[in-house]
Amino acid sequence: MFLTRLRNLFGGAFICVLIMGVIGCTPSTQNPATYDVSNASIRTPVPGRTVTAGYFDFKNNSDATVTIVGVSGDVAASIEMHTIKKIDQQMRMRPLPEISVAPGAVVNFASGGNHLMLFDVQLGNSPSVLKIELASGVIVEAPFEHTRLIESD
Ligand SMILES: [Cu+2]
Repeated sequence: MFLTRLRNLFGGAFICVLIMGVIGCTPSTQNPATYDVSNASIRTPVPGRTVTAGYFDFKNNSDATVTIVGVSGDVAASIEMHTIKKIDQQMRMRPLPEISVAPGAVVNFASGGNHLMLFDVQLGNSPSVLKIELASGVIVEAPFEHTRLIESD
């Protein structure tokens, strides 16, 4: 048998080191990312338009609250964070200067709620990389898929 042959060749210590090595590696290679961006997408602008929306979910895996203060990327001349508020019985978009994410929490930028507005959009090859800027100065880069309009909002 293979293991028996290994033990015969190198002695029991070899097997022990081999197993310790595997266990020792596991924590550092399998840690989740400190910040996890998922469902990241940019809606393909309708023909003739260069303004569109972007969406993502941001999970804070760190043990401290973080604050998202902006989003940028080469794909658009400017990108703003917006939220939707009910004002005078009407749902209206308003700038969202920043949003805090508690440890372990997820914030959603999704159709009908918080969202990105991208101005002067030039979509190249999919996906586009956007930079999510945190108040700490950390920049979280994430690929954003380009998606077509599937529902109105
Ligand atoms: Cu908006």
